[in-house]
Amino acid sequence: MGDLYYVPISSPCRLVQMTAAALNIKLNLIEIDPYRKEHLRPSFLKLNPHHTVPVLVDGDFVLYESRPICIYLIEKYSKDDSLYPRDPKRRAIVNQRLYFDMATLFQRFAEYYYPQVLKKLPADKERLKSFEEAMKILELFLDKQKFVAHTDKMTIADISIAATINTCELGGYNLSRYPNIFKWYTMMKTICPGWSVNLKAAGMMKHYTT
Ligand code: GSH
Repeated sequence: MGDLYYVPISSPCRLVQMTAAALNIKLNLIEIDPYRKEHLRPSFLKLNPHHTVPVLVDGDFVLYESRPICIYLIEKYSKDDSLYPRDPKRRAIVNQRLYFDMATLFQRFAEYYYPQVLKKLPADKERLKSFEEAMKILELFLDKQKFVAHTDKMTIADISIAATINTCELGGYNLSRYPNIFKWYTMMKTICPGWSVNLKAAGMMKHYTT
């Protein structure tokens, strides 16, 4: 069903792993060690010139970017359309949430958090403010809604955003000031297949942050 090049603590990788669990498929996991710069080796750059994980290799088909990987897996293996609805309007809202996660929520958290962890720089207040604006939008998406794309079942958008929120939680960000997010995220921990990958990441986080 394909090889997945991954880093266990990476939330885009965990998103793909959870999607595979939701589809009940087994990917062959190939771990990349960023500290040994394995993602910059010529053999990896051949697969992904952007040198990011995750990368899926399915026979002679190679795909990087976590959300397109998930959509590919869903379109190939899903027995129904609950994770990625076929109805154009429902799908459009799921896509909107996925783009929001990739370009805004995850991006802004990464811009705020990674310089502190990786370069030991002080927290930047402006970047925190920008990330918190994104959190307020997510809080609005979840107002009186069970799932982020206003569906009655969990979609790929829930899995994607939950992986990002998990990274925020691992980074020590306090979620309790966002009651809708907190309630939804607490539910996701219990219903999302493959959630244990996040627990494994939590165990490894220390290695990367100290
Ligand atoms: N938008 C990409 C996706 O969702 O796949 C982001 C992937 C990404 O940034 N992965 C990080 C990475 O591989 C790990 S979380 N960084 C190494 C690098 O950029 O060289």
